[in-house]
This record gives sequence, C-alpha cells and structure tokens, in this order.
Amino acid sequence: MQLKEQLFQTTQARFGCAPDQCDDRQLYEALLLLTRNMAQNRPAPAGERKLYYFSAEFLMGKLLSNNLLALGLHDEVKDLLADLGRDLGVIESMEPEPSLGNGGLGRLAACFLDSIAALGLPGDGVGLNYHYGLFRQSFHQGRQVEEPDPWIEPDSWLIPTGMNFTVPFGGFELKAVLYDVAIPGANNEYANRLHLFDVVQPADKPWVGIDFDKGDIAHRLTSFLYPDDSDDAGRLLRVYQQYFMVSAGAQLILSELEKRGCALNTLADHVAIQINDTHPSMVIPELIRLLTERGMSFDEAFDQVRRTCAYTNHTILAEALEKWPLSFIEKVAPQIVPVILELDRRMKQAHPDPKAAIVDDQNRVHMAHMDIHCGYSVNGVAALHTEILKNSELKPFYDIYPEKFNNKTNGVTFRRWLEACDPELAGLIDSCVGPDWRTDADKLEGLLAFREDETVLDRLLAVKQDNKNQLCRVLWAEQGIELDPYSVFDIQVKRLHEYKRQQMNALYIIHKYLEIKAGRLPERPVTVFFGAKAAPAYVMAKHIIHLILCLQKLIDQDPQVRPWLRVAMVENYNVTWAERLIPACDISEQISLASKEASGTGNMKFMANGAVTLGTLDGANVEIAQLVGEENIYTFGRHSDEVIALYQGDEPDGRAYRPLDCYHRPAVERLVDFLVSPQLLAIGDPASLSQLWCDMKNKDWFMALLDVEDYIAVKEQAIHDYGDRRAWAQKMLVNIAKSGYFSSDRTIRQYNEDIWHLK
Ligand code: 26Q
Repeated sequence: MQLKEQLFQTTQARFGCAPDQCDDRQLYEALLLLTRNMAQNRPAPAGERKLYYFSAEFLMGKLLSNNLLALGLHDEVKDLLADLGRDLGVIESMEPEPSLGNGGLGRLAACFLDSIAALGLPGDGVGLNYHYGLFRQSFHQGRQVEEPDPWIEPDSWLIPTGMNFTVPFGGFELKAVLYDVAIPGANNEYANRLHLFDVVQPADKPWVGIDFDKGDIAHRLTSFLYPDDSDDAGRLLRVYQQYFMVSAGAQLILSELEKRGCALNTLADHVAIQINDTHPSMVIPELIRLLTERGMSFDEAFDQVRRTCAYTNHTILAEALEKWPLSFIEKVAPQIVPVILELDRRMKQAHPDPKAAIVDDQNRVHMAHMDIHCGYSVNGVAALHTEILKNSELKPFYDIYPEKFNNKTNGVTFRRWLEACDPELAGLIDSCVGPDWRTDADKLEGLLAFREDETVLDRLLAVKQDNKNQLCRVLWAEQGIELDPYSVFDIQVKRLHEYKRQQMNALYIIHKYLEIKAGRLPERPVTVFFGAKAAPAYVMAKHIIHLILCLQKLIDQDPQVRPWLRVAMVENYNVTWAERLIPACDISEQISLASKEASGTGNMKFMANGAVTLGTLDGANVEIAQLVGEENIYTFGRHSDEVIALYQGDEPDGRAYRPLDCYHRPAVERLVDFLVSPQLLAIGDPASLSQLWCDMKNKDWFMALLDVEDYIAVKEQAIHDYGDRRAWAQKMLVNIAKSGYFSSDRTIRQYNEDIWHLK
C-alpha cells in the first residue's frame, strides 16, 4: 500500500479525519504508529550467536526522524507533509525526548544499537524503562533547578510484549514486565530490539522535588535514572535497579536460548553479553546462579559465563569505579552472595595479589574486578584510554590476563549525527562523493579531492553560516537568547564535571573580558556556548554553572563588551539541543585534563560537522589529531604521562602539583581573582564564588591553572586563523573527510570481529 494511503487510513481510524484535517499532534501520533508498526514487523537478523548489550542507560533521543530514515521513508513523508502545507520539523517537535541516559555512555549505547541493526547483526539492548529520565534543567537566579522529565505518553515507542519474569529480592519478589523498542536497520530489512524492563505498577508521580521514597521499591524501582553516584542516599536503590535489570535480562536470555532449541551448555556458543561499564556486572553471578539452579555444575556454569561475558570500561576516575558493600548485595539479592564469594575464593587462590581481589578487606565487591576475572574480554574506549588501563589503572589485571585486553575506539552514528542533524551539509557531501557515506563512512575521504575547489569551499562556509543562523533563530524563539550569527561559534557541551574543565573556559572568558575593558579589542566577535547539566549533589559543578551564568549576565549588561564577546549557556542541554548546536559550531572545545576523558564522543560529532577541535591530547582527541594532522586541529596542555606523574607526587595531598605556584603567575592571578571581584560579586552569590575561588587556588584538582595560559594562547590563535576563510574552510573539509573513522559502524565491526563473533 502507498504511504499516503497508509497515513490516510491511520488518521481515519484514530481521529476520524483525513491527514489534512489533523493538527500537528495528531499527525505526529499517526506517524509514530505507522513507523512503529513497520519497524516492529521487520524480522530480526539471523545468526548462530546473538549479542545482548546490557546497559543501565540508553540515551536514544527522539526517534521519529531516525526511524523514518532507517525505513527509507524520510523524504517521502517530508514531501507528503509538504503537499499538505506541513513541516516535518514542526511535527517532530511534538515528540518528547527519552533521556534515559546521563551522557556519553548512554548515548554510545544508542549509537551502537543503530549500528548493530544497520550492519544486520543479531543484537538487542537490555535496560530499564525509567519513567523519568535525566532531570529537566532550568536556570533561576543564576542557578540550576532540577525538575522531573516525563517522556512516556499514551502512545510512545514502547511496545508491550506481554512477557514478564520474576525477580527474587531479599524478602520479596517483583515481576519484571518487558517492553520493547524496535530498532530498524538502515538500508536493510531487519530490526533488533531494545528490551526495557519495568515494574508492574509504576508510581504515578514519584517525586517530591526530585527526591522520593526509596523504600517503596515495588512502585518506584524504575522511576528515575540516577544522575550519578555522588548522591549517597540512593545507593541502595541503585543496587535494586541493577539487580532487577540483570536478573530479568538473564532470564530473557535463557528463555530465548530454550526457544531456539539450544541446550544450556551451549550458552557461550549462542550468546554474547557486553557489559557496558560495571552497572550490569551482577549479570555474572546471576547467570551462574540461574544455570546451577537448572542443574549445571558450578564449574560448568562458570566456564559458560566466562566465555559469554565481555566488559567495557568507560572511566578511570576512581570515584566512578563501582564498589558495593557486600551488605548491600546481601540485602538486595542474598541468593547471589554465595556465588560472588565462591568466585572471590577461586580468584584469590589463583591470584593472591590483594589489588586483584573481587571482595576487598573491607568487604566491598569490586564490580570491575569481577568482570575482568569472569569475562573473556576487557576493552577501553580509545587508544590512549586502553593504554592507561593496561599500564596503570588495571595493571595488575593486565599482568594476569594480557590476552583479554583490547581497544575499541568509540564511534557515533553518522545517520543521526550528520545525515539527520545537518541535512544541508549532507547534501553538499552527496554532491561531492555520492550518498554511500551513510553506510560506508570511509567514503567521506573522497572529500579530500575538493581541497582546492573554491566552489565546494564556499559552499561549505555557506552551509555553516546557514546552520549558525538557524541556531540563532531557535535560541531566540525558545530561550530568548539573541546572538550575533556572524561571530565565531565556540562550543563546549557535555556534562558539567571539573575534569572536563568548563572552569578553564570561564577563565578564558574573563581574560577576553578584561582585554576588551582595557581597550584591546579582539579581531572579531566570539560567542562562547555552554550546555551542561550538573549532578544535583555535585556542589562544585553547580558553582561552576553559577560562575558561567554570572559571566553571561555581566557581559550582557555591558555595552562595551557585548558586541565582541558573548556567553550563551543553553538551558536543558540534551540530545535535541546537541543536534542543533553541533552543526553550527566553528570551534569544538574538548579541553579535559589529559588522561581523564576516556574517549569523548561529542568531539567526533563536531568533527563530522566541520568544526575544528580545540583540545588537549586526551581520549579520542589523540586519534583525531593523528588523522587530521597538526594544521587542522588546535592542541595544547600537559600530556597524559606528565599529568599521571603529577598525581603520583609526594605532597601532603598525594600530588606533586601545586596550584598556588600557578596561581601566583601574574597573568593567572588576575583571572582567578576576578571570581571575587566587586563586578562579579555584585551579580552572583558571594559564598558560591568565593568557594570556587578558594578551591581553584588551593586544590584545583583537575589542574586548570596548569594549562590555562597555553589554552588562552592557542584559542586566540584559532580565533585569529578563523579570519582566513579559505584556509579555515580547508580545515573544515579535512575534518569532515577524516571523520569517517569515528563511525560507530566501524566500532561495531571491530567489536564483532574481535569479541562477539556473531556472523
Ligand atoms: C555509577 C554508580 C552509581 C550511579 C551512577 C553511576 C554512573 C552513571 C553514569 C557512573 C558513570 C556514568 C557515566 C559515565 C560516562 O558517561 N562515561 C563516558 O563514556 C563515554 C563513552 O565511552 C566516553 O566517551 C567518555 O569519555 C566517558 O566519560
């Protein structure tokens, strides 16, 4: 049946009218139903072995546009709507964004699902159906305010499956109800599934502020996504969530294995489980428990699980490595405690090094240690990150199991992060190298042939300008921020964390402000954009947001500075805002303290959209630099080995780094002291600003003062170079051309070849 006819039938059946009589909301719902059904009706890819990607987070973003693209219907729907005088962009704005992830790790899981399906590999996601994803952020009086962010409407992408599993907890049990989201593969006929488990009776309005009764597990287990682990009160509920997810997921795996007619002792031949960070690590003891419960010996169960599970590490920040008190697990899932203890006993016997213990001398279970001992693969997410894991963070394990360690540099799906979010650029690329880059991103290298092509370079600049204009329109309409679209767009969007060093960017703004006030006008106007959510309990991160908002206000009110320098802190940064900001970016800020950002994935998205990176040699920035060459990237700052050495010093706080020495350099001191200047104190909260000031001088845990002068110099160079429009367009072109390496299709092929072996 023709699409037009199908749409007609859908709106008739549902709203009793033809599409041209529907409002935007009704058209959105009709398109949702239509695409959901088409995706749902596709068969799963076949294969001997099937992947289950376990993750506490899947940051999917809006799905309508992406699913239309994957189903090959996007242009047809767009034209059809245009014939009705309607705009697909407006219809899409009706869709709530499912924010079931915090940031990089959750978005990576979503890109991976897209690529697994696009490659026609059999692989499903397994996670939780949070009713409220990451909080919605607004700014009031210069501060972040958090509100619950509902996304589930009567019609959503969730497909009830009618399946459920019983999860046993200490003292009670709960039913885990399974919902699926269909994941259609681009350019093939297949679809995989994202399996999301939920409780039977989720609480209606589970918040008081953003807090809630953590005791009421039965109704509230799936209420919220954890904004991170710095909120201690919720830790026990977090363990309930994790066990619920992995127990239901493990039971789903065994039931699918049985349906395929496979014996339990062929589990490892038919199943691969990827453990996305340690949040799903309890799947290991849970699977062993379920297998032994079904009559398998412990030895055989352990062997099967060891050949089934693979672990990905996403961080080397010590505070993010999960260590749960055994007493928590005893309370939540006492039945897996004997399994964990037996694994611990065996590993201690074979490897007495206490640094490699699963259960430490304080009775804490090191989830990563369990994963490494009991899985067959350990991977980092960028070349540098994997080297740091091998040589320092996880060295005791690398010594034991060198063969398990491997690198899988992250990637992003170009279908969402180029084709869908930057259609004008996609069109220009098509006209140069044809359309195949959508499924073979290496084809982008063909753009290098146009390095001297004036027409292409001019068009590239024109596309960027259009995207900047477009962003200005949306920011004005939605957040009342009015900006100069002809200024240099310098953008830092990512979670707010001290190691990512938004505070160093703020020091640049202060530098620029003071220069302008002293009458030294810049070569051209610059707009510094931020988008960042701070974990509600992360005090220092909230101070940094306050500082940025104060600078924004100070400059907005100053007619001398405003024409030259602006700060735009975007409220509620999420996937949808990323899709608008990234195509409009000139300079991509990737300025983490070297060694601390495992990979970064925003850096890859910016690059693919023709932004030039300004960054430290950290995470995947190192690989970006190698690919584009030094004339097409701006790098600065201490290298990771120097930073690691500074952390191992013998000063009282365990570091050889002394921030006061850096602070006392005159060029630095005046920037830092501006935090407590009369101008800023008149605008902001003195307690907040002076705490930040004190911390920066005396602690500066992530060494912003160490790199700040170098940073300012290199940033000024980039802004200067921007003036040579032709040379800049060439840098943009090379960045786009070389970005193909960062396609998640490449990453997934490597996971499949080295770890999963699906087909
Ligand atoms: C842990 C315990 C309790 C509650 C929450 C958490 C928690 C939640 C989220 C711990 C960590 C996260 C998220 C980590 C994350 O996003 N890491 C990022 O992963 C990206 C994908 O690999 C990398 O590109 C980033 O460098 C890395 O920071």
